[in-house]
Amino acid sequence: MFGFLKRNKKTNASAAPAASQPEKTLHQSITKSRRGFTDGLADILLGSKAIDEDILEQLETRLLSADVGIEVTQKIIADLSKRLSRKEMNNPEALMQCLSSDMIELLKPAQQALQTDTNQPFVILVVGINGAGKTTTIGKLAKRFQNQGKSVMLAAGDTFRAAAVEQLKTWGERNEVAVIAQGTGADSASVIFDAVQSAQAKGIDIVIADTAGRLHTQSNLMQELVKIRRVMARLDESAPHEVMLVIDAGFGQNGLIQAEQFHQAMNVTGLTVTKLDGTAKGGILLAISQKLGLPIRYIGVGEGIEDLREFNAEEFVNALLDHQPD
Ligand SMILES: Nc1nc2c(ncn2[C@@H]2O[C@H](COP(=O)(O)OP(=O)(O)OP(=O)(O)O)[C@@H](O)[C@H]2O)c(=O)[nH]1
Ligand SMILES: [Mg+2]
Repeated sequence: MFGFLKRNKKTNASAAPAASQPEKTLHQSITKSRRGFTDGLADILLGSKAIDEDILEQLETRLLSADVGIEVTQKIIADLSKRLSRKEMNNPEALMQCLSSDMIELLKPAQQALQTDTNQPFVILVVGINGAGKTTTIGKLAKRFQNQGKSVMLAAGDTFRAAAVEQLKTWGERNEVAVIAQGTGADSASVIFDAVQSAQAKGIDIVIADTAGRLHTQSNLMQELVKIRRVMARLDESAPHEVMLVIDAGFGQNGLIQAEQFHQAMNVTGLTVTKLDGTAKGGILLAISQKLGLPIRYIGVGEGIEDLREFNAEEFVNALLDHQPD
């Protein structure tokens, strides 16, 4: 059942979750994206008797404005057109079923959970542009791994700003996670090297290395990342085992360009897409998965420590389309 198809248009505000609610569902967390999507769909579909090409055209506009991207939108619309001519969709519910299964199919390849048991320590290098949510994601990840019974060490590889080192240290103290840091202006590669070495000596399961935010266009800073990789390889040739690119969902299509550049320099192995709670551009996940073909490991859905979820294609599409499968 697609909730928005059953709603009375005038009263379709779904109950807002109480702020104090301990664990929000994904459905609640991505309300902005869902409303952006389904309010428009409701305008198109509610009251319409039959599904026709005109409705598909309007749907196309909705997909584009949700930042799904041209390529993916065209794929979806082409498929829906085909189904329409085969008379597989003769009511809004059937159209939504088809749309939903197309979206899930497109996103499924990106659903690959991060496996950290392959190496010890398993080294995660976190990269991305300024303010994307790297440090916050590291905090959330550390907590998640700890909850799974794994030992975690953090490397304060963002040595550009004193505040950045402090941010990580404070967080580490509060959560009893060791943080390896040097002073501001220290060599980032050397801090991360120290952390990996220390983790090897102590038998730590997972090292998560923070790095300073940088623009994909700043080639000297991109080279610094390449150096971090090279220096780390002296301790463990296979490290980093995950190069995690953090992208702010709110960047929309710009995030894609960043990602391509980071990927070129660093061979990114997985993505975390943050701030899906604060944007109506949730459709960007489809564009990302199609364009980059990289795993989306996690999605960030808030500033709190628990607000990180493993990416699941079906769960995400259901939340986006207000779909409660029977
Ligand atoms: N709403 C929301 N806010 C987030 C999320 N992830 C991070 N933030 C916020 O985004 C802001 C930037 O987060 P940081 O973790 O400091 O970003 P960063 O990439 O480390 O930034 P630099 O170190 O400056 O490059 C902070 O205010 C975070 O609380 C998320 O999933 N949802
Ligand atoms: Mg940071």
